[in-house]
Amino acid sequence: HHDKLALPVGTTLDRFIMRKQEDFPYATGELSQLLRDIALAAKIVNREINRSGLIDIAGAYGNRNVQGEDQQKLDVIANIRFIRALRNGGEVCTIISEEDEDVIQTGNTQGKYVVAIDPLDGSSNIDVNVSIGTIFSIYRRVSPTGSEGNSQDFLQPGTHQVAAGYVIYGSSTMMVYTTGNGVNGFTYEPSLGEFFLSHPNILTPKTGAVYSVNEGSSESFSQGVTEFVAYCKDNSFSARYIGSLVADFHRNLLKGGIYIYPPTAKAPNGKLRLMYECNPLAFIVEQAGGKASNGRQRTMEIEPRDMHERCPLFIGSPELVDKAEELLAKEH
Ligand code: AHM
Ligand code: MG
Repeated sequence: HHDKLALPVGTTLDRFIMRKQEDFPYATGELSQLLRDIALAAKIVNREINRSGLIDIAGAYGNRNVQGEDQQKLDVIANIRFIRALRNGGEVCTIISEEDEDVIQTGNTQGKYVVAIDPLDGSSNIDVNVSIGTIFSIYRRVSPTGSEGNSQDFLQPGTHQVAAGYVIYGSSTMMVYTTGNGVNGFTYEPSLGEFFLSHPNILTPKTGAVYSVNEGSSESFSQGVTEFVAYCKDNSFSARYIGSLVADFHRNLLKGGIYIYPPTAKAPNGKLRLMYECNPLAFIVEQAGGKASNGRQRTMEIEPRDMHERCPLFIGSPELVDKAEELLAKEH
């Protein structure tokens, strides 16, 4: 029932989150607060990213950042910012991050939620001014409230996600998220410091003519993946690969297409992480009418065994993901 939830373009993210909450009479507002905490951290990280080109220049006249910390790499800074926001917000008991091997205890043992996050994905692109992103996934904890969370809280299939989203720091900064009621996109207005609803109820095209895969590894693609890439070429698809997952995903979500990170010789299980790269994007794409698969199985139904495990990813327009799965099923 997206109609009931429809709000006009230009609604601020804060208002949007509040109004959505009113549609769920028993909601306590904790998830809403958590989403606002993530948006706040995103604004701070956005500011750091925009300034990043100036860091060396600022460093040359001895500038230090406000906390007096030595200047660190942006992915480390983003990790600190998001963890701090989630800790201060109080709704999250435990976090896993691509930047940390172990689970992170926020100290909020009463918090009902756990968050898996890639604070700044595509960090190799930072130095060359290419779009980068934050990806997050929110689960209800399974460990008892009042205790510390643990890795079991994260070993839940993607179907259990209560919300997921990403922030793209691009030509404009956007936050796109779902709570399981469709997907909405908000564009950041830096002079006002607000995200505004710009892409209500995003639906991805049923098919598309873009394929996004790192073909530099094509020598080690499986037969099915090789055949799928050939299928794309036979049909004169456009090849588009930024090498920044959020940016490649965002483009294909809006325009139609498929993003693939297959098993390769270098990365036999693919490169991307199930908990904070594949599952959140899978939740979003499905809510937008698309599909996500590891080539054989729906991404969100994979039973995770390790918090940081990797899995192959085929994600995007439903007809293209179906086609890829069909060709992979014929492999022997
Ligand atoms: P990272 O988490 O180390 O930044 O790596 C993830 C990135 C994705 O953003 C991108 O889609 C992928 O790695 C590109 O990998 P490759 O260079 O192997 O194609
Ligand atoms: Mg990453």
